[in-house]
Amino acid sequence: MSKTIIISNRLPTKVQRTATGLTFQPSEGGLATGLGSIYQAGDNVWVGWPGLSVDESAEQDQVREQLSADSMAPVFLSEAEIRDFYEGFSNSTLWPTFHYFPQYATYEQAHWDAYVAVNEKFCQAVLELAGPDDTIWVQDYQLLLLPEMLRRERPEATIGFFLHIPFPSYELLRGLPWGAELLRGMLGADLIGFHTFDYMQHFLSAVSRLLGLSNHNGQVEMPDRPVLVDAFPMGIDYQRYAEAAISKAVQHHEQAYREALGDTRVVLSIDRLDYSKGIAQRLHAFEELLLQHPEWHERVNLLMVVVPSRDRVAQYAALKEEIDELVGRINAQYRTISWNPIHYFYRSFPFDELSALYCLADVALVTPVRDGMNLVAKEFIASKANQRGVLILSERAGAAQELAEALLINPTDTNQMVESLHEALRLPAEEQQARMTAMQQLVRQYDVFAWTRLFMDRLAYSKIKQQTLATDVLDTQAQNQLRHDYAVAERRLLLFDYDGTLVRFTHNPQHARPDQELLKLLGNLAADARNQVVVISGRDRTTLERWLGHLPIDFIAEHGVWLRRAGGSWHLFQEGLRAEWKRDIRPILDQYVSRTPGSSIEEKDYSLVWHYRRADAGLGALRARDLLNHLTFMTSNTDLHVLEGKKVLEIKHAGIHKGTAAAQWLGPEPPPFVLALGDDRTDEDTFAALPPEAYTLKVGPTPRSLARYAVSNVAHVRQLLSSLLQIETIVPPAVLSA
Ligand code: GDG
Repeated sequence: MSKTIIISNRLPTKVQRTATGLTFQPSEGGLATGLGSIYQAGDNVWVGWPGLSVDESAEQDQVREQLSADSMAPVFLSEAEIRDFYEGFSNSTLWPTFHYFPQYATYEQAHWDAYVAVNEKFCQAVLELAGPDDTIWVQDYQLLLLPEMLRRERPEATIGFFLHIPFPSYELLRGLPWGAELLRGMLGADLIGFHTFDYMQHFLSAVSRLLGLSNHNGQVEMPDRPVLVDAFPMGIDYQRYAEAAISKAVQHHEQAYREALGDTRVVLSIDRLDYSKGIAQRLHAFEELLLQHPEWHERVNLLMVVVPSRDRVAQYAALKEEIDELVGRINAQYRTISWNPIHYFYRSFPFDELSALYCLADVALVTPVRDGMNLVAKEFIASKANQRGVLILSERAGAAQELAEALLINPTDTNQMVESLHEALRLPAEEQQARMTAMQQLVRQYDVFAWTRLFMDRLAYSKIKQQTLATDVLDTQAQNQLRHDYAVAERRLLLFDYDGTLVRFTHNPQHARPDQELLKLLGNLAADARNQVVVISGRDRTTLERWLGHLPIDFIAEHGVWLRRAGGSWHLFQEGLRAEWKRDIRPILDQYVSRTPGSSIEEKDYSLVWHYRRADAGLGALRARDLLNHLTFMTSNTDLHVLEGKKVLEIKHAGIHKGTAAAQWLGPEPPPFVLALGDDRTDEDTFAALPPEAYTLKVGPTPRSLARYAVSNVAHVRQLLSSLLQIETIVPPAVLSA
């Protein structure tokens, strides 16, 4: 039975040291709730740091034992690791960078080293628990390297990764000395999830620009497997907040607060202490409201909860001081004997009291300058049993992508915030209800359980997709069988693609001339009377002729347009092919060349090719997509076809391809041994045209092909071909005819 392992920096239980010993308290966070149904089932387990430093081994055993009863496994971090990995690289490098505060980011080699070491430590902890085909779900920015570390040790595992904070624009990542390593770390997963489509796009663009890996509909092709990238907006436990709102205990608290405040409108602000949350900007806006709209004096209160967080990191301590100072100043300026404008709490509230605050509030003021999602906004919505209440929400919170009925604001535009507050406090009840009802529907439907289900289903799907498309590697056993079948066959057809199969790709296609080793290999294979060797390429016939024409081999050029039998002359696959269309298409390609430095056009007799191997990877991929759409539109009612190859787009006649040409070599009675080698999308047509018993071999890293087997690279191809030649010399004739 395979199991599921969840990994996050913090465990969903808070372990604390008290005078009487250690205490264990389940945490109420959204993630813990959402994943509760997973990690508590069967043999599943949650791996993470228990939240305090435990050095003594007896105490570690106690923690381990106690947590294991609740399906958790601790990773213990030393004080130095907490300082360098957690407060250092995680919260002083990654957090500010990913929230667009690069000016707060520190770049310390020691912090990076600790980050690598702690990710390794998590990796070891997971490996102790994980079987070869378990499902592993890694959470958040503290563990960006873990997917790849796990992949190295468990190549077959199903690995998911979810980022809870924003993924920033490529420019921010480029500012980090370790950007490429972090991306590679994440790409160890099979599925990478973000809260929004924007974050996903930023990630794909960084992967393309920093690693040169393109994507197709959000799928990144890694050498050993495709990686799916998708958006999964996280939800909350809606029912919990909705039920609390109508519970006696919560109503009791709400009533008590109401009596204490008197008849004022309540604006609520709840966050962890963090510069990304825009707390100071919010206070400025509230101050401006009181200045510009004195009619609200004594009629409005701001209830501001700031939950202590990371106060050992310098910026957090400074922010705390700034907030204290602002609140003090505003209250001192505006308070009266019976009215205190801001009620400020620097602590955490128990759930029932938090819920009562949500119920009480007329307006929730959620104005982060950056926020991955922001669950407070959703919790406020779920708590509104009578659908009364207005949400003011920053357009830079992930939640803004879903909650279109909120009053959306730019958190740095104080005037807009003031006007939104003024508007929210006067919004007619019917409009409040209409907006709230629409948002409640959405938050109820996409709750945290739906989020978990969607992610897990998609993760399972990504694996199934990989497996159904996977081609077996040509292992020793298969290679021996191939050699045996070759040895006993009296007639053999050998179809070889050229670039990327017989020779490695070169930056300039004209530099891919055959070397002596290859010429000898082909010559020797063709010298065997039982062999018919065909080079089947997309190249023009002149180049093939010049490079290989002296060998006794056949040619298929221009993806099947031109054919030539050994020693014969070239003829067209089909008489009457037209080439006038090139006059219309060529100017379009010229335009793309001028807009895409490094790209070029290759003109063949009956096709045109746009090459972008030498262009910037990101720009090339972008332009290729554009050009593909453009050309597909232009050729929709013609017999032309646009073909996507490796960093090329080719426009050619539909219905003529390597497969149709290869079929001519099969004849009415196909030879008993057929071997086809190719690395490219265009070779798939050859593979598809051949009988199922043919040896079709896909060359290169992508293990998804119609081919029966995969071989790793050109060197492996050459080694295979020379091993076939050795059969002639080492296998005695008696065995050959057996
Ligand atoms: C990260 C991302 C993303 C707050 N005060 C009290 C209290 N809370 C709870 C809230 C809410 C949670 O804390 C805060 O969640 P947020 O989503 O608002 O923000 P982060 O902590 O920064 O979380 C964020 C999230 O991960 C999930 O992916 O949305 O963008 O930054 O659940 O209710 N809970 C209690 N008392 C309090 O006083 N009990």
